[in-house]
Amino acid sequence: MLNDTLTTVSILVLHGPNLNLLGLREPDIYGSVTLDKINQLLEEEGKQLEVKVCALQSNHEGVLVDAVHDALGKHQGILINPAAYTHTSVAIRDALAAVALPVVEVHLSNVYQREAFRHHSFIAPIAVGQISGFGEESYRLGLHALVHHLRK
Ligand code: CA2
Repeated sequence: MLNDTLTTVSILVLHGPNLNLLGLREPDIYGSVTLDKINQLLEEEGKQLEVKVCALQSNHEGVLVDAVHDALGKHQGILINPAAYTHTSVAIRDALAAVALPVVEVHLSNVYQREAFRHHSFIAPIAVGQISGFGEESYRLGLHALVHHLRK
């Protein structure tokens, strides 16, 4: 129905560099689930939560910045695993701060149990919150947290 289209909350899911390799390489660290499977899981979870889920993966910082800009007027919140850009990207942080949409940051691994350079996030200070260490479940928990935040 047209009315549904106008009122349905839409969530942009962004996956950063190398996450296209999920399930194909380093399963000991990142698990055996593929990115396609995670996106499918999020779409199904979105149906339960009555939100639309649109996912994009890129290995390029500028593509992710453009996707954040394009989210304005189309999506009401952003679920992001910035991957390595978590620890390096002022550009993605500035884009997220500029559009001022609620952001939840997720990580498959527990970044705080890993190398010290992964302990700092440029995104966390401008995010509603961060979920780290639950494998693909981090994304599901993150989607719930974001939708809860938008509805509260
Ligand atoms: O734990 C996470 O989700 C990370 O965001 C993953 C990033 C890492 O740089 C962050 O510190 C934590 C790395 C993603 C690389 O993904 C791969 C997947 C399969 C094989 C190789 C890399």
